[in-house]
Amino acid sequence: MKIDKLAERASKVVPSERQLKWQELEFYAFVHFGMNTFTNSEWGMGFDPPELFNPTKLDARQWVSTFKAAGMRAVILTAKHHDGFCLWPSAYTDYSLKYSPWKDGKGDVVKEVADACREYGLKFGFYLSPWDRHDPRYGEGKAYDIFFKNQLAELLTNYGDVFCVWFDGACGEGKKGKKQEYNWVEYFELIRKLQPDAVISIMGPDVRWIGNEAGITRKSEWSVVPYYYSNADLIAAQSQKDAAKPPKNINHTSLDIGSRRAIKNVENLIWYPAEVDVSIRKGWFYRQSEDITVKPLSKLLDIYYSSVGGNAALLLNVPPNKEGLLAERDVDVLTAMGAQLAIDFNENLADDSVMTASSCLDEEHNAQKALSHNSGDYWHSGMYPDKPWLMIDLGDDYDIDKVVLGEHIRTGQQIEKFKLLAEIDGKWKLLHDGTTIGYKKICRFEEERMRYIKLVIEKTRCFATISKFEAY
Ligand code: FUL
Repeated sequence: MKIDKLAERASKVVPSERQLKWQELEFYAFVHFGMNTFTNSEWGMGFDPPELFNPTKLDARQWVSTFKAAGMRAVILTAKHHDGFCLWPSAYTDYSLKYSPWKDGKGDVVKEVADACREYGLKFGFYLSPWDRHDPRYGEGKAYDIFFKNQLAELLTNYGDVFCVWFDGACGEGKKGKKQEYNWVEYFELIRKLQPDAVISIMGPDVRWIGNEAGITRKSEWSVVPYYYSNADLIAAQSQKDAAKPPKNINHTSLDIGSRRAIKNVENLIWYPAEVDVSIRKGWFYRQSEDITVKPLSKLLDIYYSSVGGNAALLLNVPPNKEGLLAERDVDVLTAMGAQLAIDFNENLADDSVMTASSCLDEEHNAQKALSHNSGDYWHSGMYPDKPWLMIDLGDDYDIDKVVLGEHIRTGQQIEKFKLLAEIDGKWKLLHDGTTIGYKKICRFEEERMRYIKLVIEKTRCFATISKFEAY
């Protein structure tokens, strides 16, 4: 294999420990809840009276237990949306549930959700809108930064472990058309100091917005991309000072952001894995009139298979209603989704099978290691292999319609093109023609009866690894 300098550079980019932990969560809930829930809106102006906030039956345990039943492993709550109304009794504002009739102003939704997450074993994270349409300091520079950091610190210290701080990109005008220049460097520093394991998503350096809100994942989803896809402000101000200026039209929606062509002239590459954020309904906040827009099970499963099964995480928004409960339709479809996924992945037929390979780096990384359940184990092809392959013998014939593959991403993302074949009636039949694998790739195909399955890696950066090989 010809040694390609570009491929070599990309091959060496690896995730941080916090990104590795985050990646394992795979599927988790977004909860848009707040003043907008009570005014039937998506973006509040920031001046709806706190008296309107009164969820008479709020039950965070109902939310979290439903998410768990759906197969989700974490929750991200909108602690504050653009309107500035806080779902916790912040000491730094007069615009919060402290001034609402709910629980006589003594309630704390953030706490109830964080507690429920702990009880059900899900991770907890929050969304805090940097754009605040209520606070008069918005647009005033330093004064606003201090206020924003104080609120961040409250959320980062009073509610236990936080797995994610989610910042969105919306940045509008404040009073008299003033716009805040966010001090991302200081916000990020504070998060690193108070919750070093938390990923900072979207307007942050750890997790990348997929580029749409429709649940669509690219055919080839790369976790190694040009540095400028992560926060440009921070990059310019901080770590990568010498980096060339990012191109003018950085576009998260581009179909190709990680192939050799896409990274060709890019000096710096980063590990920046994708997250798909999509709502179960039309809007991000609950509206009864949108009950009929709840996505059917088939659509949710398609989104799950293309995102979680396409090297991205799935952040599915499920907004509670005015009572403070998830609506029946949402609960029903999420419960059905969890049940279906449990059936789909009921028994891994690749367990206790025999794996062989065209090559391996050494005995410690032999073919059999691709089947191991120890997280440190993986098959390694050896350097610069020529179309390496892995072949599994299931020991008997089984009906199979899914194969799950995963690279050992701790050593980077390498595979660029692969084919999955099965021996059927004495001939190798193509099951799936793929590009990237990354953390997880779920290959789905028409059910066939098979005993031998072969993974042929047609193109890879410098070597290939496989740490997950499952059949269902
Ligand atoms: C966007 C916001 O403006 C929407 O209201 C929503 O919160 C979405 C997840 O992010 O930027």
